[in-house]
Amino acid sequence: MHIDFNKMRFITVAADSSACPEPDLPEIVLAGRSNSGKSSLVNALANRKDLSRVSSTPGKTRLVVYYGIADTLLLTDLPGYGYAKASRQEIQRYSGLADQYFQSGRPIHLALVLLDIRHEPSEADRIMMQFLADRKIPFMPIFNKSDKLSRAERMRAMTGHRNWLHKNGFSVEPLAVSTQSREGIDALVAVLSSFLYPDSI
Ligand SMILES: Nc1nc2c(ncn2[C@@H]2O[C@H](COP(=O)(O)OP(=O)(O)OP(=O)(O)O)[C@@H](O)[C@H]2O)c(=O)[nH]1
Ligand SMILES: [Mg+2]
Repeated sequence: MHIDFNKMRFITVAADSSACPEPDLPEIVLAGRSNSGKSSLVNALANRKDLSRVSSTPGKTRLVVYYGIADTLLLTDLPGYGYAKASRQEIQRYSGLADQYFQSGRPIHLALVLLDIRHEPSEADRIMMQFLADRKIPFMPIFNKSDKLSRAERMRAMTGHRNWLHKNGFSVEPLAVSTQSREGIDALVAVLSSFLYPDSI
């Protein structure tokens, strides 16, 4: 089944997992550092400019924001973790929230870890991915902002990211996207569709 993200709507916000909607639909969670483009990805998937609040000020999304496609899917936008040099305290605070969220017993089908294609994943990113791997939550690293690189630079960067993932023991295939130019967005929708609905054509 092809997921029709054009039908995605805002559902609600929650300050913690106790206020979250019933987990009775497949859920995809967006995680990643602040400013990586999680909220922009919500808009790109939905093909809209204004569904999600995007800002040049890091730390825009402070609550857990839910979007959904009726009877099909929940898409959850988590607050981003530390901008630039995250303090240890900040990382711990985020991992507290992530911990709470990911361990709340919700059946999370998939986490998309948003990263900046121009940079090697940070220590906080590595901790996030290790956290997911330890809990056997499937995740896909999504390297965003590919429009910032030339074609050659992009290929070089993705080779570096594949090596980094391999070196850190993560056997997952990274995807390059740009929420701005929409490069890779259709491919991501196809990957998400076949991940969630592997048996349908
Ligand atoms: N050039 C470029 N800029 C992007 C892209 N995606 C997002 N941005 C910019 O990056 C900044 C942060 O985007 P957001 O979507 O708010 O990031 P976020 O991950 O939701 O950030 P928090 O809510 O703070 O966690 C904004 O200025 C976006 O316009 C992209 O693909 N290309
Ligand atoms: Mg956001």
